[in-house]
Amino acid sequence: MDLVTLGEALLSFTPQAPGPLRHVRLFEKHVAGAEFNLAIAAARLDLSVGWIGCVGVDEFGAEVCAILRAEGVDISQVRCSERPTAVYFREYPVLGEPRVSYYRRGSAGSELRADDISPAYLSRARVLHLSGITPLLSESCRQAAWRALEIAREAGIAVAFDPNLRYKLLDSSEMAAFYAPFLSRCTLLLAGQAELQTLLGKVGDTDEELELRALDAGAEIVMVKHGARGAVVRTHSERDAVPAWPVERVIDPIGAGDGCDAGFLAGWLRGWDLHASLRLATLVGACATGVQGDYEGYPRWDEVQDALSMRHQTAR
Ligand code: KDG
Repeated sequence: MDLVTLGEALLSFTPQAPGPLRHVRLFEKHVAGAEFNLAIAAARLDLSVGWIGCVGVDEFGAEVCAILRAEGVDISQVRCSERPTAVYFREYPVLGEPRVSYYRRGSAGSELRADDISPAYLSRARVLHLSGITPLLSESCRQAAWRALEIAREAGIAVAFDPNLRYKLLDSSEMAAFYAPFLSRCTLLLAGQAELQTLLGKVGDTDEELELRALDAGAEIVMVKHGARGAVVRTHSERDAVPAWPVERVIDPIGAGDGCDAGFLAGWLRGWDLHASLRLATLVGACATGVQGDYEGYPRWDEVQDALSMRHQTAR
């Protein structure tokens, strides 16, 4: 197994019109969840992937499992729960930024616990991927994420951590302290620039200062996602930056960060150098933005190879 991840998959409902949710009549339904997205993106890149989580014995739980199965993600470690599969609604206010309303407290996904993590299963992986969302869902989820991290470290498995900060789930003033133990124990830190600022920053820090702080916090490799500005990878001896992969029209940016993580890990696991892995990261992230839904736009491995070689030829 190349990669194992764990977390909550939930249904996302996107309004078909802007304005207060109470007046919205039509929603588009998708399945979402940072680790669910990442698992699918990685499986499409021909990695062997396992997703660990709890789903409700309900229609939405069945939908989560059906999609993961169809995408070739191993769900042998998924547990069914009497609790409901979580949902969340996006909202596009006429004034102000888009926002989300979660209906996930007491959900099936938040029932995940440390003994759902099988050391025998996890030890078969080359990378454990964790997001910062899971430890915030419940105390048992925090213990499950922590247990996975400990098993991985004892087994010498690389740990990739994406903070995926969710300000609805934890106040920003508490984030640095909450995530410090994860930052100090991960091998790869895959984070957005604003997230690094929240976790490690001081007013006026430059990008490079933030990257160095991230390395000092513990990771060996830091990938910083700068959205439309591209991405940077940093180790103690190397720094490389690549521009964003061009996209014709951004339809829905959610899922780009998870795609970026999967792309980077897919390159890195294949032994590609940091530059090539970063290019793959930006390509997969960009593909997510072109369609509605988090994961639907992620490319297959053959499409990636074509896109990379075409761009190589145009660049020459
Ligand atoms: O990274 C995308 C996820 O954030 C989204 O799919 C929903 O898991 C989600 C969350 O908690 O916001």
